[in-house]
Amino acid sequence: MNTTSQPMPKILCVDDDSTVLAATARLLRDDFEVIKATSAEDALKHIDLHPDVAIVLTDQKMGGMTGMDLLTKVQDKAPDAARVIFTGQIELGVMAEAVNTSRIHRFILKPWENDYLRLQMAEALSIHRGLKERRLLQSLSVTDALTQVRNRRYFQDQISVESERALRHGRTLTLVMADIDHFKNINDEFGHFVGDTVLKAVAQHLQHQVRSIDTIARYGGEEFALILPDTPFENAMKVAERIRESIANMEIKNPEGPDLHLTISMGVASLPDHARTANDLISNADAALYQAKRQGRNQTVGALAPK
Ligand code: GH3
Ligand code: MG
Ligand code: MG
Repeated sequence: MNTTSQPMPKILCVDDDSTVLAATARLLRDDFEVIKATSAEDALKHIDLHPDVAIVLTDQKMGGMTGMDLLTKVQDKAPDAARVIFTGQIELGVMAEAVNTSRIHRFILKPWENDYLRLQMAEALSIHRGLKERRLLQSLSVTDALTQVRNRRYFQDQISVESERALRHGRTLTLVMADIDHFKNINDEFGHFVGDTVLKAVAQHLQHQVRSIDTIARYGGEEFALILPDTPFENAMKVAERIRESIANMEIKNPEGPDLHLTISMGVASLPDHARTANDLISNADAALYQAKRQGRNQTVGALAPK
């Protein structure tokens, strides 16, 4: 019996033989919240409802999708779940290979002893905890703590990767640099806490304005970078303008006074139009941003094509 306030970890058991499924569930129910599925297809639906599942324990041979195919999908849908499969002697070679490619973490030979299964599930649980912790650390290392968008370190890596990819495939990569206008006034007038709130609101707004393949990063204090892969310069100018307008129309809640309105300035540069390296792309977008500030702020300026 679980008497602590901690919720029990979830285990998803998948087997098309309902007798085996019931027996497995009975064996594990003291240590886990057991979710049962009678097919891989059924299991996938459960995973959508419980993406925090700790272990997926599946039979290999079922009518329809195999256990291995299921676990390959689990890798994407619930990357922290430990993946364990029941297998007969006959499939051992295939299973060993899947362990090497880490599509599965453990296999359990049929028939199994109850104690052995319990022990394997305790180990699978620690695999799950390790996966979860590793992913958390990895996401912390690329995330800006205040705004929750990507940090500068991630930006530097990503702009290099995307620049090389764009050059290799003959695609256009566009970089937009965006800087909040007169942000210092907000801090001066309402204090740093309100300033921070504004940064968070702007970052989240930017994140919702772009496609999932785009990257929003905090480049510096109140400056954000938007990496737009596969985006021709003229299209990116339109995207930037749309974002600039939407920010100008935003009302940001201010706990210290009336709602806040603000504007941003943007500089836009594309590779290969204006630059052939990531560093040149950054300096060209920066120069365009500087120009937008000089021309009066609240505007989008494109880089000039090299002569
Ligand atoms: P401009 O229109 O020329 O960009 O003017 P600005 O006031 O936005 O730019 P400036 O570079 O003069 O000032 C930026 C301010 O942003 C100063 C700095 O204290 C503030 N800032 C930087 N990081 C943070 C932060 O994390 N939180 C808060 N609240 N303020 C920050
Ligand atoms: Mg500014
Ligand atoms: Mg600035």
